[in-house]
Amino acid sequence: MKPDRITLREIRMPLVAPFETSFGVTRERRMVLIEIAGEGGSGWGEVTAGETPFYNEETTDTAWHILKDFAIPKLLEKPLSSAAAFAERVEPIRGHRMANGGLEAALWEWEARLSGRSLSSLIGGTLREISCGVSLGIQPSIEELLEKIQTGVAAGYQRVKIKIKPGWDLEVLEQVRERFPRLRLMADANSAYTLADRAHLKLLDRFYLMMLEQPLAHDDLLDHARLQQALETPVCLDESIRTVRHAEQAIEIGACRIVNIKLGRVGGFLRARQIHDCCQAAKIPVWCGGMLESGIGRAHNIALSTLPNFVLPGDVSASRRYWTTDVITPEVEVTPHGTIPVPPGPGFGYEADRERIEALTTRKEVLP
Ligand code: OSB
Ligand code: MG
Repeated sequence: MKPDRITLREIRMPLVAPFETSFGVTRERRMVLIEIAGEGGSGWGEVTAGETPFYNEETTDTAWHILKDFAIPKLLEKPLSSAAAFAERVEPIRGHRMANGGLEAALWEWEARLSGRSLSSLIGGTLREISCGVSLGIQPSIEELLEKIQTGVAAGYQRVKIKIKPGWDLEVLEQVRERFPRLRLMADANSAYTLADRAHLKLLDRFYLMMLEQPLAHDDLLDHARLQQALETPVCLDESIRTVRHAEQAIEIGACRIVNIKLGRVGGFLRARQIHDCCQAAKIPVWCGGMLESGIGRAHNIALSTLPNFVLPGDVSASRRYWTTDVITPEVEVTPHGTIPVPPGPGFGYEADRERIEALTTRKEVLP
């Protein structure tokens, strides 16, 4: 595989509603899109880094720098045998997995299109339809949260995740459970607590959550193992799992019972699949996390979610929950039973809306 042309662009898209987590509020996304063209076809990728270094250390701007000055030059150094070989090529780059992963995803999409196959089948996916949940940010009031949950349930979503932080946890969950006693419910803290909060977090057990996502430090495994021992509620790790080694070690010490896999956070499809396989072998269920992606990243998440151990509903939901108009056609829609049917392909099965992407572009660079 030898690309003729790689187009890097930054697009800006306002969210239909602000999204608040324990680390901040996002109103507008600035994402890097990558198009790789050559050999008579092209493929698209998206970098999932945020605008600020508060989820992890990467940002839209660090990703641009790493791609332009390191990852793309490495790709162009010599031909690549397949998309699966790229992760090894960028292994010398420390961290910056979202930047590398966006480029890697574009390579997979390109390869799938060149071979006339669906991206799902190329990565070894088997599911024809994926299960979807919603992730609801911290709201101005509990009443507004209850309304948003009601909307998600009415739309058919299979589970609801709410964001929590100190001061927006027990009281909120109490009221959610009172109103929705049978809802499949989970909570994501994005590292807002420490092990000193162990007794407080133990109080969450009475809400019989499906899981508690990333309660402790973004780079911790050991304290999560100590917490998991004290809790009935399964701990799920997000931020802490960046490599297959982290997954192996987390499983070995009992730091979690569930893993959230995000394509960007782990550096792309090959690494995501390795983590998936390691969890599957250990009977640890996984699900696909989201980073408020445009349609391009969302389409990649759909393909990833077809691997067989993605047995829990993911944070991959309909385009309209995020954007007035998405950058792919058709837009991602969810069935009344809370699923997304996987488009048969080729590639990720949606078409990039070039006109719309051009209109949203704030910077662009064509390499080499
Ligand atoms: O921790 O899963 C997270 C969004 C931005 C950063 C981190 C997270 C999230 C979400 C939203 O939960 C998932 C989505 O709907 O895309
Ligand atoms: Mg999370």
